[in-house]
Amino acid sequence: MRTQVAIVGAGPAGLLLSHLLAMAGIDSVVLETRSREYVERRVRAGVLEQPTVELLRSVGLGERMDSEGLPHEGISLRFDGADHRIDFAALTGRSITVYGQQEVVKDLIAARIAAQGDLRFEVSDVTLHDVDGNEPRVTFRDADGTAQEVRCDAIAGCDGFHGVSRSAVPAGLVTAYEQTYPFAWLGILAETPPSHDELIYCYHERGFALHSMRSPQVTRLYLQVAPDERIEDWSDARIWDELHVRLAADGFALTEGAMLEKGITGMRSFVVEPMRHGRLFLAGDAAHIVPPTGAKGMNLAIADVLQLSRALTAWLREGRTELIDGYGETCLRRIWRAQHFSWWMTSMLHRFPGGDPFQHQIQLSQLRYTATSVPAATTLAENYVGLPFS
Ligand code: RFL
Ligand code: PHB
Repeated sequence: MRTQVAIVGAGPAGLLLSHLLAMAGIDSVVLETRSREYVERRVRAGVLEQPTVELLRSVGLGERMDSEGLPHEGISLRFDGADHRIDFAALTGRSITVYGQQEVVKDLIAARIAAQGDLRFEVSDVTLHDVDGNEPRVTFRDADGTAQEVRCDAIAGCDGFHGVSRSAVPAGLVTAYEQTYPFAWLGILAETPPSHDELIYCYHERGFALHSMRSPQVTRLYLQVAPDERIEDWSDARIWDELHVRLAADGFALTEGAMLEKGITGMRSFVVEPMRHGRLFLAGDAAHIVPPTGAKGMNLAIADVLQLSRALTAWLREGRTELIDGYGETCLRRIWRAQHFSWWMTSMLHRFPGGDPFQHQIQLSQLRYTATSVPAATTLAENYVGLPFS
């Protein structure tokens, strides 16, 4: 097989890249180890920044997002048992949209299939070859086990944090920056209307909690837990009890419902440089991870592939190489901004093991300042709604 760009991974990054390249007349093949049903059902991110929303709309992917997504003009910081609203619209004139990552993925798959795009699900043994030569290749097995090879001009490594692409960059050339946090998030999806019409980021002495949602009928909630906590030890009743305690505030009543899903996710900050090696380009979680507190992961993946589609288009259609040469540098400016923001939100809102009273007072002071100072609130708001794409 021959294509222009072989894309490894059908998450938001790989699928959107394939869509953007097709719009520019560049063909690609997307290789995904999981089934279509699995990637369409995987519950992950829920918040789209304004630049992400505008991009999806401008490339023909806005229809369901605009009818089913929930526009939000602010969030609340909850601490000392009271809410402090950060008014994005007043502070920045911009807003966010709550629309599940799996909905973005469904829209992208539907658009690629309608355009007769080549998406291969349930492939195995994906291996990258000759990424530093002029004829890179990817070998894999199709869903039925047949050995296949795709020859291409470039490979996009969009296979997430646990994918194979990143390891195709020789270890001696890689710099990895990493920070792990001494806590994880236990997340649930519950069949019950949200208990508040916006997101609530709650700092509590027993740990962080987050109230979010997916639709007017489905609530998404998270609890900070120890990193080695096992989901089997958290019965539905124990989860609800803990959520009630942490989210307690005057005039707030948390409604319960059937748990549709629950899981625990570790938290880390991670960046790898360079994002390009020869004809391999890394994008999204394959190149960087942020803790979910800033709601930046999927948005960053989307920003990467917007830049990558521009760079590959300039190169493959016009022979211009300056954008592929500057790909990593351009993306990393946004990535490090999001890294700082996510680390800052995480540090401000979680309880650190050991319960250091000095640190607790510092966190409370930061929360009070962010809630009451217009410049401080604006800093949170402009990062949260998303800085403009370069
Ligand atoms: P993905 O979505 O992980 O997709 C990678 C795809 O590659 C496949 N794959 C392979 N395919 C072929 N060959 C191989 N060898 C392969 N190995 C893996 C995988 O099956 C998968 O389909 O990466 P991508 O596209 O870079 O997208 C990144 C986002 O998924 C991620 O950053 C976000 O989900 C992070 N995130 C959030 N981001 C936000 O922007 N806003 C949020 O509100 C938000 N909340 C979250 C989050 C992530 C969470 N978890 C579970 C990690 C909340 C949580 C709890
Ligand atoms: C979510 O709705 O899943 C969500 C919202 C905000 C975050 C992280 C996750 O910061």
